[in-house]
Amino acid sequence: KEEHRLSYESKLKCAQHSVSKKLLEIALAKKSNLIASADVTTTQELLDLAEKTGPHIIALKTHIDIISDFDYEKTILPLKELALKHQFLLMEDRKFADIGNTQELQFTSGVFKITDWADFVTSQVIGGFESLDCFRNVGVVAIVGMSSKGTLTTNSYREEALKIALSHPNVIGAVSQHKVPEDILLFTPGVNLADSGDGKGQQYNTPQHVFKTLHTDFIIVGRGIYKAEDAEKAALTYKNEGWNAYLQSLEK
Ligand code: BMP
Repeated sequence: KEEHRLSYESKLKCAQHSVSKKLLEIALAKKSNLIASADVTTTQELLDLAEKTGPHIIALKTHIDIISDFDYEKTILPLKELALKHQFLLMEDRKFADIGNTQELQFTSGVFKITDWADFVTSQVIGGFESLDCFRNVGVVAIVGMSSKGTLTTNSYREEALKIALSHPNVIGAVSQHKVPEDILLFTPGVNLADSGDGKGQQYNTPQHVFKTLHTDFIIVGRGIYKAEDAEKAALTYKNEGWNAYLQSLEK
């Protein structure tokens, strides 16, 4: 028999980490489980996307190192203002993958100073349990499984990665294309309503599919939104699709 999934309300009741709580509260307030992935390369495009999608998303996912005109004052300060105005969190998809000391430097130093503005970050767990200790002031989403064709995140890798994710107090969730235990939030990228792939190894599923079969909590959508003619309309479409798919997955 298919197991029931937990609702956001029940996950909120047992949430331990302040970032998990915030994400679930925003999800319930906005009736959204959508994270927009801002894979754009200029500050203007990043801020435009944040302004347009802001009301419909729970978080904006950045790859801050692809912004060619990055400038802390001109990029991050207005981005933080938009996050406050539209009530969404900032998720830096840095995918740290080194020893703890190096990750700590990458997290706190350089031009991006991720520690100063990101609410949560992604990290590989390939460096082991202690490599995640440095992300004290943010939430960590552990990369457990990837969406791309031929990924090395096999069953046995995912199992070991999950052990670290479930036991580390800084970890709030996992990125994966497979089910995870209900006490960790599941973030699923590789979501697109129009395409099944991008010709570069990315593999897409629909919101319906990921909520029904993976019991995902949050969908991450990049090109489906920022490449759309009307990014705001596309965000609203994914928001509604995601929310309806979540409601249906509660009934099963
Ligand atoms: P798109 O929807 O345009 O394919 O973008 C997906 C986003 O999610 C990208 O920013 C990518 O880095 C990220 N991502 C992914 O696609 N698969 C993963 O397994 C993990 C990711 O972070």
